[in-house]
Amino acid sequence: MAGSDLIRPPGSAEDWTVPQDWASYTPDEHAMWDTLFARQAEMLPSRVVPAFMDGLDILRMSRPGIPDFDELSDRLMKATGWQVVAVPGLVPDEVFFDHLANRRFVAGRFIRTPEQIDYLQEPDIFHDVFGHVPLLAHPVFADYMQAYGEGGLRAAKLGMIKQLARLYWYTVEFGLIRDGDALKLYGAGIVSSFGESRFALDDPSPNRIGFDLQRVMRTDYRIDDYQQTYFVIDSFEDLLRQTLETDFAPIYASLADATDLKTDDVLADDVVFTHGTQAYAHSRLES
Ligand code: HBI
Ligand code: FE
Repeated sequence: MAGSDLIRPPGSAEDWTVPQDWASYTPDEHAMWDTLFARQAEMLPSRVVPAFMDGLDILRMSRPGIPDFDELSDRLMKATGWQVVAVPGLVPDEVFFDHLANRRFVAGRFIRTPEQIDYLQEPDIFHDVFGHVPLLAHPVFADYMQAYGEGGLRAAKLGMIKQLARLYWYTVEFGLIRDGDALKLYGAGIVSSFGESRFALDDPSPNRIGFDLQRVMRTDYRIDDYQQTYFVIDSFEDLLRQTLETDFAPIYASLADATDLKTDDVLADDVVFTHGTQAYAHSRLES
């Protein structure tokens, strides 16, 4: 989690934003975007929630090259009142929450190098923009992101950021959603990853468990590899409703005493779509 150890870089504003400086991207950087985009655009249509493909369309994101945030913000503003602003990298939690609460999505301006094509630690512009921004054109998901930011500001005052961050992780970053009898992808960490876009839906290794707010906020997550458990929401409407109607304070109170759940736990009262073999996770431990 982004703690208070971050130092605001020279040249960034009070709210940590920087100019995107779109004109300074090199042809190689634009080409890297196009390579990543082509790979995901080929794989995703049958796998991702339809609202994601709609978002790519609304935002005209299939045009070649790294998107210009001003143009993206113009289109997004018309659709849902959101904007995209550039930041140098990770920003402190409360800065992050404050931007979301004001319908501003913060995005890194740098793009990964060819050596980092399949794995990098910090979110780059492909993860942030391709992964996150299309769903911000969906009115209900857009409201959820704002509600999350507002919840974050409250959680910070209560010392419960760790628990609330798990909600973000298991929804916005790594969420799955029901589509009739099928499951679809919507989490940005999945849809921006070539490997995880397949793994999260098709591999027998991970658990796929029905979303439960309190359950999710008790559950640890991995930042170093594919997830061992994915949580499945019924719809964005349901996710937003639960987030708005639930009083988080009693949940936080009960979580303060509860033990954390491990990344691969399956509980007796979980709604289980897949009880994973964890074969992938185990193979990674041995190697
Ligand atoms: N900063 N740039 C950036 N991107 C994030 O996703 C981000 C962050 N700072 C904090 C943060 N996320 C977390 O606190 C949230 O995921 C809870
Ligand atoms: Fe992200």
